Amino acid sequence: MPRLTRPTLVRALLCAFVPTLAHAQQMPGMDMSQTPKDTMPGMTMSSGTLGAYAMTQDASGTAWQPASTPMQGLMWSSGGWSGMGHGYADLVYDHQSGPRGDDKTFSESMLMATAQHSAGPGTLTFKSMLSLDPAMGPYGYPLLLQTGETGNGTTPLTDRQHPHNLLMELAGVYAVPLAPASSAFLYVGFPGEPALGPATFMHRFSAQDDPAAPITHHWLDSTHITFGVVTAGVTHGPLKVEASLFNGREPDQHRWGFQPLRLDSWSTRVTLNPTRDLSFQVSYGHLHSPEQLTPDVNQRRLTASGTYNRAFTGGNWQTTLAWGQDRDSPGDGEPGAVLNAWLLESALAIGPHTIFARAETVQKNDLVTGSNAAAQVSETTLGYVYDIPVARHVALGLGIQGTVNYVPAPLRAAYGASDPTGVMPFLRLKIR
Ligand SMILES: [Cu+2]
Repeated sequence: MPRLTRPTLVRALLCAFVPTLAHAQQMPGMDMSQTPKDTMPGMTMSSGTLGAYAMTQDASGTAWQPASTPMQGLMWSSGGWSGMGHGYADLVYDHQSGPRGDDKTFSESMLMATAQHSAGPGTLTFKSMLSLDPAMGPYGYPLLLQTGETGNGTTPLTDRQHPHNLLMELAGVYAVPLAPASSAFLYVGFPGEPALGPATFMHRFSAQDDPAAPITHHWLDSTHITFGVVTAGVTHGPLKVEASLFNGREPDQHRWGFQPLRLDSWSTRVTLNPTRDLSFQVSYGHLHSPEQLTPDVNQRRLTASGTYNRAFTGGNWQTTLAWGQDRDSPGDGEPGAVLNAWLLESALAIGPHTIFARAETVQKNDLVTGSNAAAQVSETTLGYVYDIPVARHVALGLGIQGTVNYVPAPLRAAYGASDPTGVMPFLRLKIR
């Protein structure tokens, strides 16, 4: 074993993560079969989408997660291209209690594919993400205390989660190395995800097993499907700094196709992954006219989040804490509402078992029509899923989650005297 001097170590790391360097500069005595712990057997070694770091660090859009997050999905490579595919489809029975509650059986799904190739001095990556969520109907599924977007273009969705779009992401990223541990990148998506907020909930290990969206979605990560995104940024070791121009308008009720391209909003995000187990981000965005039903209202969003991941033999544990603040600018000169949201979520996977939990508290002023007073509403969720292998890369999950919602006195008339609850038993097919 050669003594690992610093330059040798840097080169060894580069060999592990940058395919071209691995071929060109294979080091004497370096055992290339010793793939890093977070790569899968049989995969080709590949780099991160935005630079030379472990590809497990990539989450949705240009967001990062801790590098120790387990790789999920199938790796492939062919003719100089490499990539991965990942996806799931849920069948969920949803019961939400009380006068505002409802029942529904629905399916939600996501299919994601990436393809990466070296191009000139850098790396070109194509990313696509599709969902059949629009098939659940324009009004989405019942979810107490959820707000945001519309199902018919005239009334806001309240106590329901909007379906996601068929086209969630069609994006290209070009990244060039500036120095061994530095890179510059350009991300273009139509649709895509701007540099705002933590990784989107369905891509966070700490959130992805829960079939319900967080009620803080429109404070943290609701910009993940926007029709027009250009993000430029740099990475330097554990640090990433980026800025986006994007379409501030949330998708409308026509979820099957493309929506008009605009670049009327901006955001910026700083991300730090100080160790393999940690990822922090702070981001700020100016959203032009995000809601189609209140087009005069602009919004400023500030978010901060931290994720801790701990991989161990046979399992993984991830926890995310996030804060988001939405500041409305009504455009009539009046001061707008300043509304805060907190989220804490955790998932522990041991073998076929996954236990997940979520707690959220958020100030909402649009749960009751005719009142603009902000109400502090909260929810806690506990869930479990058992995964059975049904094919080489497919698992069938049997799961259930339960939620208790907390509403303050002024909302009791609408939501009933006792704390309304939700329960969702579900079946899930997942590519892994
Ligand atoms: Cu969403």
